[in-house]
Amino acid sequence: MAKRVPEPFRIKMVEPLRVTTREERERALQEAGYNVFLLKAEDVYIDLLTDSGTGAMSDYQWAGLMLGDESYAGSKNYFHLRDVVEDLFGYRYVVPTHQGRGAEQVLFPCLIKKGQYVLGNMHFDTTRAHIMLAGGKPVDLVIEEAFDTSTWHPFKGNFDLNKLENFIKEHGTENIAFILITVTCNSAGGQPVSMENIRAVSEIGRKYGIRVFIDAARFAENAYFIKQREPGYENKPIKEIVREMFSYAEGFTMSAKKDAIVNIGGLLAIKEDEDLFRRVQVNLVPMEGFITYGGLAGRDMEALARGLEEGIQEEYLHYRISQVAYLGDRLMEGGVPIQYPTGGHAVFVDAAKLLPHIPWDQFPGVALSNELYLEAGVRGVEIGSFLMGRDPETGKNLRSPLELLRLTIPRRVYTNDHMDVVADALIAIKERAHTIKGVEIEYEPPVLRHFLARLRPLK
Ligand code: PLI
Repeated sequence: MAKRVPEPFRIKMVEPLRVTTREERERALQEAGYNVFLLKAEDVYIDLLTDSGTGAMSDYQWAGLMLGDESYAGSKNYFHLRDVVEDLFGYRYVVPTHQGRGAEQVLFPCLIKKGQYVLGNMHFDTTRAHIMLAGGKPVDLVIEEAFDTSTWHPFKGNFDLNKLENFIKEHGTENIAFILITVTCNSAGGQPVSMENIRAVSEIGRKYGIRVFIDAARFAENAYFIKQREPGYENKPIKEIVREMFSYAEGFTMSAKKDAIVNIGGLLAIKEDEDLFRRVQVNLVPMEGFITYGGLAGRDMEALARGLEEGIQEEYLHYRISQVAYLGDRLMEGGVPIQYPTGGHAVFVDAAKLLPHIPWDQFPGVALSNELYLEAGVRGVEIGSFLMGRDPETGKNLRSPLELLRLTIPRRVYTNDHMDVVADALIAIKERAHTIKGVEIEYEPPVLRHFLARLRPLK
């Protein structure tokens, strides 16, 4: 039976939610062009669109906001943030950015020469876009087990080391810009990467003289999984595990809106390459802001420094990962197919399995996401062929290996009772799954179409 782990906090402030009628939701979804990104948040009851920037800050973080030093240069909050990052990750050079993609846009042009590949386990969509904007070609080399949703594997976010080494040999080191390890691997279902795999990727990088970086958005959740699942780490403090993970890379980009539990913020940190740090700083000033604020207010940097410390607390991580697992277990008990085991930040429902009658290019994940909204006012998001977009050369829809509905759980925001609402709704939908129809595209922009496209349900 699904196990509830109680919240290691109590609630001091509440934000009312609006419960809508089915008719209201039908109207809202139609107005949104059957794309949940275009809904008004007010029309959503339980919002599982993303865990990015949607977490609830603690009283300690809110108190930190009052200590914001809003000096343009040399804010004391920057130095606090820098010290926390140095202590936690062991990296010397710290650059604040407005969010994760801010870090990507200042770092990637320093690393990529036009036409070079960037090898990842699975790149996140905006990361992929920034690699391409910098002239690079993103390549995903995750293990095959990631695509088999029903089979348990402790580290489905791992690199396939053979694929990695073969790719390097085939294409030549001069054509590889760098390796990027995304922890946890969001696109594969929030699946962790093992320490052994991180170490091995780093060794391959060293062998071929290729730099290794980490996309650190969910670093703490990854460390927790290592502690739970990897022999030899069961008695190590999370902080020590984090230190070791990052010892194998040269630097990281981080969306702090996830594991650092802030509503806005990002980071770029470099272990010891001073020359790279200087080049990044040169990009930072025109794109994000001066080197000691990089697009953030002093108060935001203070909340971020405090959030980094809270995000690695083991009691919190145990509750956090368990809440995601609770929703996953309830769905599995109800016969809803999911990516198994559940990841750190989300439950990924296998929409292709639940709606086998909907072809991939009629976007089963989108159909399911719309149905869930109509059923219970719950907003999830498709991660599948709709998100993949089109081949820029042929204009044809790209087929994703998985058609998923991501139910992303914001941190410290919803209770397990909310998880029950979501599970009950999806279990009810499962009973009439065969009646659900696919969708077709009415309008789509040329890139990152899933954010802006308008759709219509097929008859
Ligand atoms: O949304 P940003 O710019 O703070 O971060 C971009 C980003 C980079 N890497 C990874 C692994 C992400 O998951 C990520 C953002 N993720 C979002 C917005 C999400 O909904 O998953």
